[in-house]
Amino acid sequence: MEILEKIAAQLQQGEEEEVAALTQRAIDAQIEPKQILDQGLIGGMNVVGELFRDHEIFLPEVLLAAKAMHAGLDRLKPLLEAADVPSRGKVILGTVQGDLHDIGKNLVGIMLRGAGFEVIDLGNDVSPERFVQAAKENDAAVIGMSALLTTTMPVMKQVITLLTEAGLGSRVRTIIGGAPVSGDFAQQIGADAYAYDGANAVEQIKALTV
Ligand code: B1M
Repeated sequence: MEILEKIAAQLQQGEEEEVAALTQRAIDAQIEPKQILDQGLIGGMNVVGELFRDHEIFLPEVLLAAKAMHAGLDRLKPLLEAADVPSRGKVILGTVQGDLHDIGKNLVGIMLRGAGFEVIDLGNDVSPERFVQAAKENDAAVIGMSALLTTTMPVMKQVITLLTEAGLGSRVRTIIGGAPVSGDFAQQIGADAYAYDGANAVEQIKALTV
């Protein structure tokens, strides 16, 4: 669809206002929010990732693209988050220590809120201690961790170890996600689940909290 291609193209250019306006136009044209997200915003960001990997663009361009992504997400958020749904339980969410990538984590938060979960978002660069403390203080059912760097994946294991040491291992479930993470890795570090995207995170967390 032409407008979704335009969103992806403008996102690659880091055109924040254009992405917001085009996303709004797509919403007004009754295009499914999921389609706008997957084909427009995430589609554009995937290309940015490839260009960055191949050294065809550099950090400043990626930062601008990330800002444009957030501008588009802000428009989609009200459509993806449901109102007045009875709470399905509390989820502590964060990107692990050393890692500043938060777009995917934010998206997962939006999808979880949309499904009726109460999300306590700790932000990015979250230490294992803060994850466990927040779970304790809020009597949370689940800790959700995001990592986008291979170097920060081991922090996920530290959170699980600390949770077990705090005696919460059997009460608080853990789920991990992010581009370098996999189901095998989840198993290896003793996480209860792995999700590949926001919708899948909702499914997995529903299964963990029945
Ligand atoms: Co960075 N970066 N980055 N970056 N960046 C990657 C991750 C990289 C793969 C790029 C590349 O080389 N191709 C690479 C990592 C390589 C590696 O570790 N193997 C990389 C690098 C190297 C770096 C720096 C080290 C660069 C440098 O400084 N030299 C640096 C690290 C800074 C730090 O964190 N300490 C860095 C910085 C940045 C920016 C700040 C410029 C910016 C982030 C801005 C922000 O987030 N606010 C950025 C960006 C934007 C990217 C790419 C291009 C895009 C990430 C993104 O937002 N994708 C990324 C390339 C890529 O991933 N293809 C890259 C869109 C988002 C919707 O997808 O985050 O995967 P994603 O989330 C998905 C799923 O993974 C899943 O659901 C989401 C929705 O579908 N998911 C979960 C995520 N978390 C989940 C949690 C769950 C469940 C599912 O449960 C709890």
